[in-house]
Amino acid sequence: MTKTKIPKTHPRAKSLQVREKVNEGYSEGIMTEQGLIAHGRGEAFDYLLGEITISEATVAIKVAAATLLISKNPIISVNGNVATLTPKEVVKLAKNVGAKIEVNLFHRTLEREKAIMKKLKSFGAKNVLGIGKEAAFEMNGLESSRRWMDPNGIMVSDTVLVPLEDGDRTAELRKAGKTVITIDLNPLSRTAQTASLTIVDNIVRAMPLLLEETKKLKNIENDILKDMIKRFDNKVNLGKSLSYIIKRLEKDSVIRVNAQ
Ligand code: PTJ
Repeated sequence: MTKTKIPKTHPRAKSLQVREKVNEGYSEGIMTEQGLIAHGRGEAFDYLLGEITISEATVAIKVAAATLLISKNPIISVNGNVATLTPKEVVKLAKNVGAKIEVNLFHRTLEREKAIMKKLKSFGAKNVLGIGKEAAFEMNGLESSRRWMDPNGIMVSDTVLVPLEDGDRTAELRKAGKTVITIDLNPLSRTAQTASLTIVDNIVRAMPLLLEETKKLKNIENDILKDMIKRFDNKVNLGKSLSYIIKRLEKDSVIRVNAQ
């Protein structure tokens, strides 16, 4: 693996450091080639957002924290990109909200599942579900490998955090009566559009913020948290996130046209 030292003064240092992490995840057999492509798509949307956590995402993160805290059986679904970019935060968040962790892959191999489990355990995860034959139950309506679920995990959960994934599962999880929270830089993606709660942000920024927010809200009464959730409208928030990108581009194009 070629490791490049990124100069701190580089204007795009953060993004390049994340790419180094991606490179590492790929070399460890955690992330796939397809994951690299997915990361590139994410980067493009992040560029349009200005590589910041916009206020709509901050609101969604607060409501996501409240949702995880009031859930009876929350779970975090982990794929190759998630395990590469935020393994530490996944483990800490799970501990904070009493969530289980399940590996669920689109490009499923036992080697990758084990590599992801090893990574999560290196950050302190005690139990990682969904490995090999443990994921013995099939989800109705899904044909991809994501249909395999652990009977002790996603199958019996009430809330599933599904960060950064392709679009065939979220709608089916919702049909099965689950609350689905996603983190997706693309507000137009099927996952973003069909989730109960969408955080339009980069997972590397959103996960630490979500973790902090669960710490802040941990001792707040359930009724207050429930009220917060009731007042949140995901469709409106998603629309605002898209508007943010459009306005930003419009502003930029006006500046450029006027400068001619
Ligand atoms: O590890 P596997 O086998 O389960 O496969 C995982 C990937 C991500 C390869 C698979 O789920 C996939 O192909 O996903 P898609 O269809 O490319 O969708 C990924 C979504 O995540 C896209 O909407 C991207 O814009 C978004 N995305 C990419 N990187 C980030 C991101 N969202 C938040 N933070 C990111 N860093």
